[in-house]
Amino acid sequence: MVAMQECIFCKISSGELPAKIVYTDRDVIAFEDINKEAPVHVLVIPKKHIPGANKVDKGNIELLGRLVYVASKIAKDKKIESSGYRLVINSGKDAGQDVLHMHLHLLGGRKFTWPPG
Ligand code: DGP
Repeated sequence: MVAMQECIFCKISSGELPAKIVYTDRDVIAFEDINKEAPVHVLVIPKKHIPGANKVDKGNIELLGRLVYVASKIAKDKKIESSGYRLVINSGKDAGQDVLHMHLHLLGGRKFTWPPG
């Protein structure tokens, strides 16, 4: 498991690593993804280090709901609320999760296919 001291998203959250921050509050931070897959590609993360979806417990439920709430507010700010957007959480290697700190991808500004590749 990646130690918190080595987690790049913990470092972004603490300000140790730079990122284009689009939103922050006490518990949640959102920043532009470094490898944009769409005109809008923002990562919304809990500041608390939760490695991924399978490490969510009852104590995290409200926090994770807030990720979706914050993503919907950013979608509004980015003016993709009515055109539509996709929220993605990759979990584990088959899904291609690279960063072991829970994150919600907010993707929009283009049309997506379904099913995803
Ligand atoms: P995932 O595959 O779901 O673990 O997505 C991780 C995303 O994180 C990927 O789209 C690229 C992004 N990413 C990785 N390292 C950095 C970084 O240092 N800064 C920023 N802004 N994004 C990063």
